[in-house]
Amino acid sequence: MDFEILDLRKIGGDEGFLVPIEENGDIPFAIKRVYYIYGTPSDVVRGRHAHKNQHQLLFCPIGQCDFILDDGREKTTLRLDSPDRGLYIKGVLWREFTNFSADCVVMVLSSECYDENDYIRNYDDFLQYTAHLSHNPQPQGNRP
Ligand code: T46
Repeated sequence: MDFEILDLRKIGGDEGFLVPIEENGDIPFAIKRVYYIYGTPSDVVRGRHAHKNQHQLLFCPIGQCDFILDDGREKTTLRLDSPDRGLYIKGVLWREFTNFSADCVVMVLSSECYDENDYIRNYDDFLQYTAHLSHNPQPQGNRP
């Protein structure tokens, strides 16, 4: 599946830690947008969509939640629970996230600005889109 877990560079020790994230150095894409999600009740399921052309780094600087990733063939669940470990999503993956701790903050760094046209919000459309992609792979230059 087209994602990686990235161990982020952590500087510090007894006096606390600092995690710097620089584009094209600490993470393999240029950052166009930063947003964060907080105050989500534990049992809410967010996401329920895929992106067509976007690289993202997601992590919880505070708290935890579960991320469910789906490439149309298989699903995997990952717990985001560390300020120095990020989920790097580079492929077209359906994602849902849930089981939020009360203090959870999900931080997202994205390769693209917000564009509703980049979303696939219907699961059947997602399955059709990924089936089409597997028969017609995108040229390398099309992806960020
Ligand atoms: C993902 C998780 C972690 C904006 O106006 N600007 C933005 O940059 C974003 C991300 C959203 N919005 C608006 C669009 C919707 O009306 O905020 C509303 C909720 O957005 P969305 O459905 O994207 O929210 P989440 O929390 O379900 O998902 C987001 C990301 O889109 C998604 O890729 O992985 O955060």
